[in-house]
Amino acid sequence: MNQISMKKIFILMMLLGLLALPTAALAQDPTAEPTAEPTAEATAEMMEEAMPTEEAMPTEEAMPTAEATAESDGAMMDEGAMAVACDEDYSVQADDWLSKIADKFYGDVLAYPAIVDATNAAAAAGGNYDVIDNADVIEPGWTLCIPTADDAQALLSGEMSAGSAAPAAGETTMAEGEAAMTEGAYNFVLVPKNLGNPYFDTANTGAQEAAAELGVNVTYQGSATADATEQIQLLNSLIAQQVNGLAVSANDSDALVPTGAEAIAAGIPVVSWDAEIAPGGRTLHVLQAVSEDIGRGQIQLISDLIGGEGQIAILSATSTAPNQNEWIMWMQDELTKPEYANIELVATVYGDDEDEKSYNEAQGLMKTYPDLKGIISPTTVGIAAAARAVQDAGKVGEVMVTGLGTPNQMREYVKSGASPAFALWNPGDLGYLAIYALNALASGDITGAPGDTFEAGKLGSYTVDEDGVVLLGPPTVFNADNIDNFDF
Ligand code: RAM
Repeated sequence: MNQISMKKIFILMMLLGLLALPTAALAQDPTAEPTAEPTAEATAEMMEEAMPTEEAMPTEEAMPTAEATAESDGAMMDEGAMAVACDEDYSVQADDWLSKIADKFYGDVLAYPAIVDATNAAAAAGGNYDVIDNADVIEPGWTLCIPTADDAQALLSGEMSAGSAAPAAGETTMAEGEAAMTEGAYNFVLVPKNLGNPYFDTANTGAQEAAAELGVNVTYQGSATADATEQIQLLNSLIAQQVNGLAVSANDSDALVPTGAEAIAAGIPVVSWDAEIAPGGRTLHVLQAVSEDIGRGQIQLISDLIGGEGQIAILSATSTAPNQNEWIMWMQDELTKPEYANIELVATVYGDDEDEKSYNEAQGLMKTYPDLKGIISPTTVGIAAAARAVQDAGKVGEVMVTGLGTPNQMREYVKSGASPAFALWNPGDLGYLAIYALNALASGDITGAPGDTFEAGKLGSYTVDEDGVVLLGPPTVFNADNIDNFDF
């Protein structure tokens, strides 16, 4: 999308009164990488899926607070009366992305193009600023120009120009890998649990591949943290924008039901994928692999790694994550089998799909349970953090880590022995399938009823099962023998 069309959207949104949006961050896609097709054998067995049925629990909606906090006297641009001034300079921190910074200064995640425009114009005017060629790629240490809230609004509405010398202001505000927006085509949104997780970035790569094949637009938008309330705020704003379809990895199965139901009532199909929205709040669910197989497979993996005996702990994502909770339930069930009588599950802790928190939780487990033999982390964020914590503690070989991880994040830990084996499906295929399913619904090819079938490009034909679920397929177990065959 170019600057003009992006601005058109913002002007339209202002007219619709939609700019006072909640504090959910608009997605960036910093690590879009091509996904590789699995070539090694999948070792998990397919089994019957049991779907959870819990009660809907509406979540309170937080209101946005738009406030400009910038007060320092940053550099002025020498660009004439119409050019914007930098009210404050901002140094990019690790884990920053532009919509997060826009939220910090303006209380509006969608205001980031104003920062892009102002920074590029300031750089072009000779100021000591970094040029933002791609709004998805900013580096720690870069200096950005932060206009006042009023100037940012004026930039977004087109009332003010950032300065004629701006070299590439806002020209590439879309996520890397997203296809150019096609006018008149469906506008779908892929919503991850949170941003900054390579697993979801890879899913987006697959979603963009599907979008290009189908001639639809898919934008990738999510909140900064894996939080149901933030996700609901984002979904409400997307419903108000009348997007043509939502593909959501849910932070809470039940809390998202009313919002999903509202979307469906407004004629917007809702596909949950990866982490389920409970029936009633979704049109259908795209399941990565049979949950029972995933859960039981995790216990089989840890048992093999620790020789069938000793203390183990689970390091999960958030306590409300529908997918992890389902898998943990099956892990606990598997542990009741006689062959695991000598394995003791001593704790389940939550790292919230945040690297640092997960690392700290893993450290805490090793401290609290000095005899701990294994950690199962059924989250790509948690497993990498746990393996690093084990390595840093000098406990490779003593504490074994397994779970669900991406090959690229886990390669070094497979090779070091901290995590000799773990599992996952291809997240790129999952995103690809979610968009094909959404397109089949939006175009009226299917309604999501059991027995409905649709084609999903390179993945072939899929059928909606009796629970309103479309199943991607079995996961792959990665180890030293096959890990180098994968690149995602
Ligand atoms: C994390 C997320 C995601 C889950 C994977 C395995 O990336 O929690 O929902 O499916 O791990």
